[in-house]
This record gives sequence, C-alpha cells and structure tokens, in this order.
Amino acid sequence: MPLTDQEFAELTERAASIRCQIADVTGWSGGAHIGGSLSMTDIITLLYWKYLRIDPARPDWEDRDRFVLSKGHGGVGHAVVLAERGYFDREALRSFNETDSMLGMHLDSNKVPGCDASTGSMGHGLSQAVGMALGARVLKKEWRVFCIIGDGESNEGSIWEAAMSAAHYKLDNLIVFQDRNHLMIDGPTEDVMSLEPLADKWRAFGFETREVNGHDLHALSEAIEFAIDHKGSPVMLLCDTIKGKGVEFMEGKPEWHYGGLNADQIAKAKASIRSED
Ligand SMILES: Cc1ncc(C[n+]2csc(CCOP(=O)(O)OP(=O)(O)O)c2C)c(N)n1
Repeated sequence: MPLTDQEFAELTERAASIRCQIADVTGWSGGAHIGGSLSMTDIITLLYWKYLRIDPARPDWEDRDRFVLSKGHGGVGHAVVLAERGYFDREALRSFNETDSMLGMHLDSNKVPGCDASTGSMGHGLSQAVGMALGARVLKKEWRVFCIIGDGESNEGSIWEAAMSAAHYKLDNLIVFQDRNHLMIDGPTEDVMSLEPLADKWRAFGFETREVNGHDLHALSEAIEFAIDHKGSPVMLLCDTIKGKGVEFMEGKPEWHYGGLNADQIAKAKASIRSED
C-alpha cells in the first residue's frame, strides 16, 4: 500500500526531528559520525515507524523483527531513533559516548534496549543478520531481518562472504539496505576502492536487487513492500543517498564523516534541516 498523505507528513516530520536530535547529540558528545547517520535517516525512520514488527515495551520479545546496523558507526542515529521510539528515556542521549554511559559510539546490544546486534567493526553486521535470518528458519519463526550496510563498509570481504551465504540459503526473510552515499571515511568510494557496478555485483551474488532513492519516502516504502513480499532470495535495496543529508554545509563533504558541532553550528544545522521540511 502506498504511503498515505498523513503517513508521509508524519514520517517527514519524524525524520526531520531525528536529524535535529542527531545534531544535538553530536554537539553534546563532542563528536559523532554525523554524515553517515544523516544519510540513513529516512531509511531507518521508515523502518522503525512503519515496517518493523517490534514492541519497545518488550525489547526481548522473541518474535520481533530484527534490525542490524552493520555500519555501526551510525550509532548516534540509531540511539536517537531508539530513544524516540520509546526504548529508553531521551535523557540518556545526553551522556552519549561518555565513560560508563549506556550509549557508546557504537551501540552495545548487551546494554542498549532495542539494539539487536553490537556492531562497529565494519563488515560484521551483515553476517550477524544472516545468522538471525537462518535462525528464524531453524526455529520456524516469522521474524524478518532488516540490515543497513555502508558502501565503504563493503570494501570488507566479510560482506561478500555473508552475501554468498544469504543467497545460498535463499534467505528471503533478509532485506539489506546499502546506504550508497558514495563517500567513506576519507573520500569518494570510487577513489579509495571502486565498488561499481554495484547493482550488478549484488545480482551476481544472488540478491534480488532494486535501486531506489534513499531519501524519497514514497519510493523507499514501495521498495520495502516489494522486498517483504519477495520470495526465494534475499533482497538488496541499493539506496542512493547523500552523506550529511539535510544539513547544507555537510552534504557531500567527506570531512563530515565524523565531527563535533558548536552551538552556532547546531543552530545552522537545524535551520537547514527545517528549511527542507
Ligand atoms: C574493521 C574496521 N575498519 C575500519 C573502521 C573505521 N571506519 C569507521 S567508519 C569507516 C568508513 C565507512 O564507510 P561507509 O560504510 O561508506 O560509511 P558511511 O559513509 O555510510 O558513514 C571506517 C573505515 C571500522 N570501524 N572497522
């Protein structure tokens, strides 16, 4: 079902609010991976507010859908989403990445309610997602597994090992989003280690692959529904995104992979986000 006008308006507002909170937490903590958190915000917002079958009051509910942020450095974005979705008090965000905080730079599934996998070492989350998808089959469960990987992260061989096994086992309960923002830690992916032709690679690895604008909520929603209905293989939604999306002075700039924000920059970031809203 296409998004209704009301859903679209609510999700658009939610994504803007998440982006503003990411700017706040980046400021409070002294620094965080803001660029890649902003590029995945529309995807993760749509998942947490429309598609994931979850219950924030019961984070360990066995039959819940699983979400794995394989590009675990986006922890600041994930933490804001989990707080906003009601897994824990927003106040916890104030201590993001402080010593002894529940919230580290990369989220720890043993500490953070709602976090299904500890990630941050690039290239490992997809393997965890494959294991969870296989687990559903073995246990005869209906849960689906949604996983976001980075494009720079896909320089890791382990991504492709996980992809091979997902296709081998025909894991049609696994939906992977690649946040194709074309930038990694220190520059354009195609300069550091070229990935193209990426869609062809995923197809060759046995994934039903769709290319989609990762900031178009209508297109993303349609793609997710296609992926949920698809049978016989895992699905890759190759999402064309912009690193730093929403904050004009960050968009497309590799130097905003990680950074801190002062009060003036936070205000500018929020004004930019709201001007797009
Ligand atoms: C195994 C490993 N090597 C290096 C790093 C350091 N690192 C953190 S983020 C990153 C780049 C990731 O690029 P990408 O997946 O494109 O992230 P995005 O642009 O979406 O933020 C690297 C190399 C890491 N976290 N893990």
